[in-house]
Amino acid sequence: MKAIIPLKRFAFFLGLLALSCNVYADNGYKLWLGYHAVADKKLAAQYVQQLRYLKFTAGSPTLNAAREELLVGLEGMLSLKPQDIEKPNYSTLFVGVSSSLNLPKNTIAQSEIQQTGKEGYLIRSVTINNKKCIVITAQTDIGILHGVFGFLKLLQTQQAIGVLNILEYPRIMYRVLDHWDNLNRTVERGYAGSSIWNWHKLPGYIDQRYIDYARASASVGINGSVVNNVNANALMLTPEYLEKVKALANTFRPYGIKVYLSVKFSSPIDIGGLKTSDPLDPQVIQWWKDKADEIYRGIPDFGGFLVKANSEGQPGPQAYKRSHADGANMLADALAPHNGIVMWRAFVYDNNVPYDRAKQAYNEFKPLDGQFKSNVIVQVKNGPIDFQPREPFHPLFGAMPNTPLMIEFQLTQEYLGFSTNLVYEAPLFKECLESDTYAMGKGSTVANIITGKFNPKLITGMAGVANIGSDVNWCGHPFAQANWYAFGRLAWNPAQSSATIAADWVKMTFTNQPAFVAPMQSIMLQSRENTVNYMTPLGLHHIMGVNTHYGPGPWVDNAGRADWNATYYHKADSAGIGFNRSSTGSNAAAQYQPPVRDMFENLTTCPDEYLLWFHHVRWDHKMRSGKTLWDDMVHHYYMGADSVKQMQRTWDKMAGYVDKEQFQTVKQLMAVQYDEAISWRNSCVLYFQTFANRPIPAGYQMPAHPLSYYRNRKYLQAPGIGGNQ
Ligand code: BDP
Repeated sequence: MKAIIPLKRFAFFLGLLALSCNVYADNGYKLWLGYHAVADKKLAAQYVQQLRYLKFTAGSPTLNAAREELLVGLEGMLSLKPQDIEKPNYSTLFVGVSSSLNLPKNTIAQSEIQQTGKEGYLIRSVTINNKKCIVITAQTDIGILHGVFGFLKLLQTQQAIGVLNILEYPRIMYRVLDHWDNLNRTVERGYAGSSIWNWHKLPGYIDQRYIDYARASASVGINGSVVNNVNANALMLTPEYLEKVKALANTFRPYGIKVYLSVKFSSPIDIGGLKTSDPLDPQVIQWWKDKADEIYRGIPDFGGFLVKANSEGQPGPQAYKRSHADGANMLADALAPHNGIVMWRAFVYDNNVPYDRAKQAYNEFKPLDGQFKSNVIVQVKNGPIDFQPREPFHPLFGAMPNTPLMIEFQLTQEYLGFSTNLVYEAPLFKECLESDTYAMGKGSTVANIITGKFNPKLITGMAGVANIGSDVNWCGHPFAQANWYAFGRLAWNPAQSSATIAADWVKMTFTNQPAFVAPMQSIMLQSRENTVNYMTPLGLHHIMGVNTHYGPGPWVDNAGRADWNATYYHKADSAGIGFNRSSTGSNAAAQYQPPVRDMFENLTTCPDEYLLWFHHVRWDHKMRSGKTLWDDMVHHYYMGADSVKQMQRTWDKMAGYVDKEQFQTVKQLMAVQYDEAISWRNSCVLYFQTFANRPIPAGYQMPAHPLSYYRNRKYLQAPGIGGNQ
């Protein structure tokens, strides 16, 4: 007995210790807004010296939110207590809209302030009454909020703030998250728990998450949120749900985030009691007009509609022999008096159309160029198929010079390993944005097109399919938060580099210690290529599991529609593999401008990355590497899986730099990712081998199981299907 008591006490002590550790544990909820204390004491002291007293001209809900954020940030990073810092007579940090700041004349020229536009800001070192000061100013309240976040980022990433001259403004107007969230809280292609919107408890209950969602989104410049699935439920437009949407809009408003709704084209029939949803029918036109008026009565700054029409079974104008422009324009007319917009998706393809799916959106939409109302923006996925790990840029970019085109990226990693794979997507986004379409001559990059460089009259936008859910850490994988972050940063300014954004995110989320930042930045930058290698190297695409889209499924040949089969896309046979989209095949390459078309068309100039996207290539084709296609493909699959091992080794050395809980979360997820990478590698290599009829080259470890083992595995309950809406 005697011996047991001290042991018990020891256990009690340990328990207490564990508890106290847990209190401070980082579970990822705070995202990149944790405002960790500046560890470098010298730097912290300098910051305090430079910032000492604050004068914040607040008042409106937005300015109050900005002030609150600044105070929370300064307290977290520098232990400056709000009551100690706000001493207006001694101020060295001035924050407020230019018209109310009352700075001495000519401190900042009016012309400079004008450059900030409606949402941008200036952060400037100035001298006021012989004192060195910092001014954060803008023309609007929301500009101030962005400025505060911009300023906090300087401290979070430990920049010198002695001499500041920062002008920031967005290059894109509509920077929108698309939530594929259903009313029953399932999330189509969501891998981070259920929907964050609790429709049942709305409008009465405002979850703190809604506010933190708005804060985080605003911090990276996002200004819109489509709160429901593109496969829309018409109920969303009923008065009951509009009340709930209004509550969300009220919550987001201080953060400059407008609410949008996905609408079902057949709503006039589904909930309006009409017999048709023909966009030229006067009753239908009136129904939408009345509906828009009703929405704006409750939500005066409502953003507008997102529409998926005549796509994957969704209703649309074509049922009435009307065009996409007819459908979009009818909705646009209803929204125009209220300054709302229509985001009309170009993700259309039809199993009954006898030609290559990759060509269909272009063929459908290009002839409609110039026919859309000015408040319609056509939303085009980054590539012509469907958010694959790698696709060439969509040929519609540059092909519709008189139509606003909004690029759509997918943050939720439907085809990139869900939330178990660490894949930093900024390099994918940038690859597309920097692609030169040559549409208006050299330099007609996708980024230049979508920012309206060649036609400044057009409205501009970027959408990201959100990867946000009810998981404590929001995105399922701690590193998946970086995709939300990077999307916002790139929508604000597509010229920013993936590397800078990654480094900023790592510092803000975890720590500024260089021994952590550098290896994490390089892991992130490499991660997307790793995943391409173990899933779809050399231009392969759409070879994932059927329906769930989980795991490998290169053998899928019995899906509901031909163009959902993997075999439709890889076309492996005993001669070779790949989809011939050159002039001897589907000729999809011809949808690109001649310099791009010629590069893809020619086997010798087609980049390895897109080889099997555009060509059916013989197994013994000599690749740039000197290897045969078969050997090179095997090499990519093995290299991809090995790179996950490398990533695990690097992460294992990071235990000392991050919170224990975060460390363990990432460590476990990386182990899952490794298993999944091996599964992809083995499945694909063994399956394609049945066509190539060649051995796995010497030196590579043989797959642990026969092909039948991989083929027979079923993942019927994989997340993200959505289900009953
Ligand atoms: C596909 C998804 C499907 C979406 C569709 C879309 O598998 O769930 O509804 O995209 O973008 O990738 O509409």
